[in-house]
Amino acid sequence: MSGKIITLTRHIIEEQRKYPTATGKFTDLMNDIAFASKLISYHVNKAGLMDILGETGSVNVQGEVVKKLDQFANETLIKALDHNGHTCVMASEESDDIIPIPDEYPLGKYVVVFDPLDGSSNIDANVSVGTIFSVYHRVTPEGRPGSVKDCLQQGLKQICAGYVIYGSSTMLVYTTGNGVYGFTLDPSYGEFVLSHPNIKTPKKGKIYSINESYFEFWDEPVKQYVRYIKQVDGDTNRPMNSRYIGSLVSDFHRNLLYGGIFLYPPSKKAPKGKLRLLYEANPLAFIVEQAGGRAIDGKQRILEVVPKELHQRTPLYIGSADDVALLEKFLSGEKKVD
Ligand code: AFP
Repeated sequence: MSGKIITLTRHIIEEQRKYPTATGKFTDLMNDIAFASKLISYHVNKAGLMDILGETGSVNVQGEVVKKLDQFANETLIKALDHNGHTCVMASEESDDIIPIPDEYPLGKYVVVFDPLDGSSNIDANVSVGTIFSVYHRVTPEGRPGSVKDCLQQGLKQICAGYVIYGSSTMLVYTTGNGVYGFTLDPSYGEFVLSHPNIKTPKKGKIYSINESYFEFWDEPVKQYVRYIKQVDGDTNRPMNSRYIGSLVSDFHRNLLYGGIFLYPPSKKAPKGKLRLLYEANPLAFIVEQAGGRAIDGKQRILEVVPKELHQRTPLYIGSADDVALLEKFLSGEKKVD
């Protein structure tokens, strides 16, 4: 074999060796997430060929129509994570309440929260979708089932966050607080292989991503910012480029690699924004900060927000550090369009 191929498993094991007291349970957990995402990837890829597309008709806790693949992804993650003794409780964007570990299986010290298939309203159009996850240490005593308290932790407490993007290839990107690493699934032998070591996002980007159809519903500072970045000015590299897929993992992943800012502000239609703190904002905030970027809700750092409920929504501004800093000036009123 020429060159050094680093699989996800090898990477996690090598990371774990840095902690002599590690039990290997975290490695098991990550392997289970990787396994689930390979199954989801397989089904997403063949979705166009099967009668698996379309809505099931039931409505999830967010009031959205649930797609079949959402349910498949949700069940796959739950089944992959519930029996290996590493996890004490889970929470999912697709489940109303916390997901307990079945009585017959051992309990562990980790808590996993996830959005099993984000962007799924795009699936029928073959647009990339993704799984987003966070891992925490439990805060309730060991040996008993985990509770909602374990799930409602500040993003700062995440010990791992990641996403899997089911796109032109399937990629798993994750951080444990020691940089961001991206692995591409090699379909020929079914392994995630390190393809993007130590990802850093540019300090300043060229791309802005926002659903501009809500323009009239935004607060004035957000309108001002968007007007500003569209003005023509060679010195400040404006106008910025607009790119919006409507599939958060895809929009985030592109901006992470190329640089830029993703915005989902509050609006008159959605006063708290649309995205969920636990399943979307926190994991991506941990990743972007590890890559040198920033994530705020307009008032504070996303990772410092204390969650009050499982399905809490939050405004989200996330991306290159300089772009988020400029936005902050508009939000505080310090800067306005000329
Ligand atoms: P779906 O999972 O219903 O497709 O929602 C996707 C999403 O939560 C996120 O991935 C997008 O960034 C965002 O919604 C798009 O929302 P808008 O359609 O309001 O722009």
